[in-house]
Order: sequence, then structure tokens, then C-alpha cells
Amino acid sequence: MEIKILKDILNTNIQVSSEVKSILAEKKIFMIDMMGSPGSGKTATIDKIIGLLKDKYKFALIEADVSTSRDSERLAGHNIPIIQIETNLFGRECHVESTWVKKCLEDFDLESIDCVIIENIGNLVCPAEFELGDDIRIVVLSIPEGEDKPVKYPVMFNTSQAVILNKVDLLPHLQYSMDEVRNNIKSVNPEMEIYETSAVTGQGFPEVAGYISEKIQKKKRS
Ligand SMILES: Nc1nc2c(ncn2[C@@H]2O[C@H](COP(=O)(O)OP(=O)(O)OP(=O)(O)O)[C@@H](O)[C@H]2O)c(=O)[nH]1
Ligand SMILES: [Mg+2]
Repeated sequence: MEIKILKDILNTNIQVSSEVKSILAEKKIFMIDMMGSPGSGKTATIDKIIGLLKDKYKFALIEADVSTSRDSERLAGHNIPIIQIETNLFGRECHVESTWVKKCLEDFDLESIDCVIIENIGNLVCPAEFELGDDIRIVVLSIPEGEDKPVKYPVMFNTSQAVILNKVDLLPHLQYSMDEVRNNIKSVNPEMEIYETSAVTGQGFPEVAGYISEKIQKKKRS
């Protein structure tokens, strides 16, 4: 019985995600699902990306957390449309679902948006199971989490197109092998784009912004 209910939830989610995809295709809006563990640096990464690209493109943000609107408040200075989802208010879900994304799109002025970024809830498991209708999934994996996470949470990594290895400024203080994490990522997803970043120094973010800019342009031309 429980398995059937879960299957129904996932099926409905997939159905609505394809409606989201159609809306975005019609408006030529690019959408990113930004995932990663709690504290890996998703908000810091989004902050950097928007900072580098907001003169070129119009962004909108869907911020999801179990509780609080702290991340929305952190990003409010960019003066872009932000919708905060607090799952604590309706069931404490540990992932974003496509019906919520569809509702958010109904509330945005889609005529004046080039790119929607979803900050998913900090979690390396559940968000990977829920297709949202996005164009790319990006995982933020921070250095202090260890090199083994891609092989321990393979679905997160083999359903994503890019990984941001964040907090490289901490490398001198940790025993960490960049070769090992890269090998682990490639073992579960040989096609993965890999970026090394630090939100403290700004290292690597121009390259990430270039990657995203290219994808936004491609969607506009589609
Ligand atoms: N040293 C260092 N700290 C960082 C870096 N990026 C983020 N941080 C810090 O790490 C902490 C968590 O960053 P957030 O951006 O809030 O992480 P998050 O993934 O959005 O966290 P949740 O939304 O709670 O899941 C904050 O104290 C940041 O200042 C980095 O590149 N280097
Ligand atoms: Mg955050």
C-alpha cells in the first residue's frame, strides 16, 4: 500500500514536471535545479552566479527550505523576484515537487525572466527522485563533506549535469584528494562537468557563469 502511494506521488510529479517543461519551452526560459547537502554552499553559489550574470539576464528564484526564509533574505539585495517555499508549513518534505514549481511559475511574470534557479532543500537523497522540469541539475558538493559522496549518493550525481566542488579555499586545512573526488564523480557519471569554486575568494565562478550563460543563450535560440 505504502509503495503504491509513493508510486502515485512520483507519477503525478513526473506528469506535472512535463507541464512545467512545456511552459518553460514556450517562454524560452532556462531553469536550474540547484541541489546539495545542507551547508554545501548552494545559496552562496547562487549569490555569485546572479552577481556575475544579472546585468545580462533576468533571473527569478525559487528558494526551498524546511523552515525560515533566511536564504531569500540573503539574496534579496539582487532585487529579483523570489518565492520562498517553507515545507515545515505543510508536511516537512525534504525535497521540492513539480506542482510547487508550477505554482511558482504562475506567480512570476514569465515575460520578463530568462532564467529560474531553484535552490532545492539541503539533502543528497530525496531531491534526486523528483523531476522538476528543469533544464539542468547542478550539485554543490563542498570539500569538507569528503571525497566519497558521489559513490555513496550515486542517483544525485548520475542525474545531474554539473557538479560544483565548493570551498576549495579550505583545501590547505584538510586532507583531501581532488583526484579521488574527480574519479568518484566520473565513476558514477562520466559526462559530468566539474567546477572548482570558492565563494570566499570567488575562484571558479566566472567559469560557472560562462557555462550557465551558454545554456541560457542556447535555450533562447531553441
Ligand atoms: N570557506 C568557505 N565557506 C563557504 C563557501 N561557500 C559557502 N561557505 C559558508 O558555508 C556556510 C553554508 O553556506 P550556504 O550558502 O548557506 O549553504 P547552503 O547549501 O545554501 O545551506 P542550506 O540552504 O542550509 O542547505 C556559510 O557559512 C557560508 O558562508 C566557500 O566557498 N568557502
Ligand atoms: Mg541555502
